[in-house]
Amino acid sequence: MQSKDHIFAAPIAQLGDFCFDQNVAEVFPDMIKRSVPGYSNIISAIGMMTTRFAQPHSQLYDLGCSLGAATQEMRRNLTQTGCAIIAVDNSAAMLERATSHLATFKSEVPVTLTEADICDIEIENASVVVLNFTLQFIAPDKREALLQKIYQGLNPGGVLILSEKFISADDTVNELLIDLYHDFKRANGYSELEVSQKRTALENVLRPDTPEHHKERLARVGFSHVDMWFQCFNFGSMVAIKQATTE
Ligand code: GEK
Repeated sequence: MQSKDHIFAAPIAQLGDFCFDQNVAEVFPDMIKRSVPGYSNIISAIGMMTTRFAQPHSQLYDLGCSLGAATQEMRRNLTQTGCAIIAVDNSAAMLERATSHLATFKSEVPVTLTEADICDIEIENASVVVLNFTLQFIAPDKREALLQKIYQGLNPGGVLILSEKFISADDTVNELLIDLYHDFKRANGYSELEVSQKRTALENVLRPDTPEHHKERLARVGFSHVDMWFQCFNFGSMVAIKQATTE
């Protein structure tokens, strides 16, 4: 049975910054499904892209893995031999639950769960790298170095799947997308208070970029093929492919 997210349901006198603690880890599957439009579609597509892009004897990375939903989908869809998945998160509470969650599935694919800051890990011999709603939580001045490291650790022909909350460069569209997103949250059972308290708690923690900014930065670090493959309101997902040696 999944616990329901009531974290912001009652008024909180001193609303601190949002963090991925025990309380959040406990309700996370419910929270992410009700808060991120298209989340399940994106997870499924990560599996489909794994089938296409995984290279034999390479590594697949799930950076900011939370409870390991993308890891599990990659594992299920891997058809290449000799691959290993490295799932990383800096929240001990998330990793503890990810470990028990992943243990409930049978699989031959080795998965290493690592508690670390994704800015500090090494990335090597990678064919698939997933940043599924994680880059938005990294300090803006560290994002380019992280993407550069990912690009360098990817093998030619490898892919980065980058899902994010976005802001629109057009103020009117930006307001519209945010309003539609809040309608989506209300339709999923969140109250006005929950919507507004969560928004305040995330203000200093989740700093979105425009799709244009993402695309320019991905091109700057070296990716030759970059585009959005999914968008719903102000949430979406991009692919960035490292040029194959034969191109
Ligand atoms: C999913 N990808 O279900 N280093 C490592 N982990 C980090 C860092 C960091 N510097 N900063 C934040 N995190 C998942 C969902 S959630 C998105 C990702 C959300 C971790 C943080 O602990 C949390 O588990 C995750 O990134 C973001 O497909 O809650 O909106």
